[in-house]
Amino acid sequence: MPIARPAASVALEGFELRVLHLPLVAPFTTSFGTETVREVIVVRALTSGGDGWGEIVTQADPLYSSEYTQGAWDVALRFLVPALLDGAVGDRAVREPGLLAPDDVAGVLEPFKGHRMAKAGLELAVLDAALRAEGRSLGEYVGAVRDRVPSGVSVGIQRDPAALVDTVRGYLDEGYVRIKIKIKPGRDVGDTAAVRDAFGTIPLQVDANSAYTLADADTLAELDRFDLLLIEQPLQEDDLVDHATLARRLRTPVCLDESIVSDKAAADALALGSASVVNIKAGRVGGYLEAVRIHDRCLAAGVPVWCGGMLETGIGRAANAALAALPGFTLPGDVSASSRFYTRDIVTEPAVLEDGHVRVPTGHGLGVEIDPVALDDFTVARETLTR
Ligand code: OSB
Ligand code: MG
Repeated sequence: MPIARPAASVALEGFELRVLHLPLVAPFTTSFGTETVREVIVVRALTSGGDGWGEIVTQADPLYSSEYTQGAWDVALRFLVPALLDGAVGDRAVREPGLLAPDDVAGVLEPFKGHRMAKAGLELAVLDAALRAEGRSLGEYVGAVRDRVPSGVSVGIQRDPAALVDTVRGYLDEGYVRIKIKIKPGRDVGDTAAVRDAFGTIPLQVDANSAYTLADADTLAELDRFDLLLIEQPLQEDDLVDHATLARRLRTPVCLDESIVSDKAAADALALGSASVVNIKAGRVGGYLEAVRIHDRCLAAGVPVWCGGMLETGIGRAANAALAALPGFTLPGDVSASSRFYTRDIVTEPAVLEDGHVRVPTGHGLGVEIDPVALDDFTVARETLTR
C-alpha cells in the first residue's frame, strides 16, 4: 500500500553529520572482506520543531557497493545537504528555502547521480523529525501490520565449518528463527552441508555477495540438495540477465540484494526473471520511501520480500523493524537484536530478541531515543551545516 498520509514539512535549520566507529562483538566476514569496527555516519536533522535522526549505512571500503563512508561524507556535505538547505539545485528553485517535506527529499536530491545510501540517511533524518513533530510512529506512517517481526541472523564466514556450526548453534539457542550463512567459492557446499547436518530442517539460506560467475553454475546447483530458502546475490550487481539464466538452472530460489538499487531495478529484475525473492534495504535503494515502493511492487507481483541489514545502529535497526512489519515481508529478515553486533549501541533501548522476534517501535518517529554519551564516545568526526 502506498503511504496513506504524507508527513508535513519541517523547517530545516541545519544538519549535523558524524562519523562513528562502533566496535563489533566479533569480526564479520563476507566474500568481500572482514570488518571488526562498524564505521557509519549518523545524521541529525536540526529543525525548528526538534531533531530527527538518520543513518548512512555505507561501509569504510567500497566492497559491497560503490559507496563508502568517506565518499558519502564528501557528497553529503558538498552537495546533498546544501541542496536540502537551499531549496534549489543549480539555478533551479524548487521550493521555499528551509521548508521541506520528507516526500520531497528524494526529488531535491535526484539531480545528483547515485549515492543512494547518503540520500537515504538524510531522508530518514528529515522523516524522523517530521513524524516526531506530528506525534506519529514510522511504523504507522509506512503502514505496518505487525507489532513485532521475526528475526533472522546473518552469520559471517568462520574459520572452518566446525566453527560455523558452533556459531550457528549459539544463535539458534538465542532463538533466531532463520539462519543465513555467508558463502564464497571454496566455502559454499561444505559449509552449507555442515549446518544442515548439524541442525536438520531449520530455515536456512546463503548469501554470496556477488562472489560467483555463471561459470560456477554447477557448484551453485549442488546447493539445491539442501532445500535452502534462497541463495542471495550469487553474481555481480549489474548481472541481471546472468541472474535470470542462473535462476533457470537452479531449484534454489534466487534472491537479489546488491542488484536492487531502486524500484526501477526491481521492476527490471522481476520482468527478466532474475529473482523470485527480493531483499529490501532502505539504504541501498535511496531511502525508506523507495523501499516501500519496492515492497508494494513485489506484493502486487506475488514476490516475497524480506528486510536486509547493514549492521545498523539502533537508528536504522528501529526503522528496519518498522519496514519489515509491512504485509509483503513474508520471510524473516536480517533484523537482529542489537547485541548480535554491538555490546553498546547509541540508543537508550537497543532492539532485543523476544521469542525470536524484534518489536516494532511505537514511539514517535523512529521510536528510539539517542544516548548522547554513547553517541559522543563513538564519534570520530563531526560537521554541522546550517542555513
Ligand atoms: O549482503 O546482506 C548483506 C552486511 C553488510 C553488507 C552486506 C550484507 C550484510 C549482512 C548483515 O548480511 C545483515 C545485518 O545487518 O544483520
Ligand atoms: Mg546480502
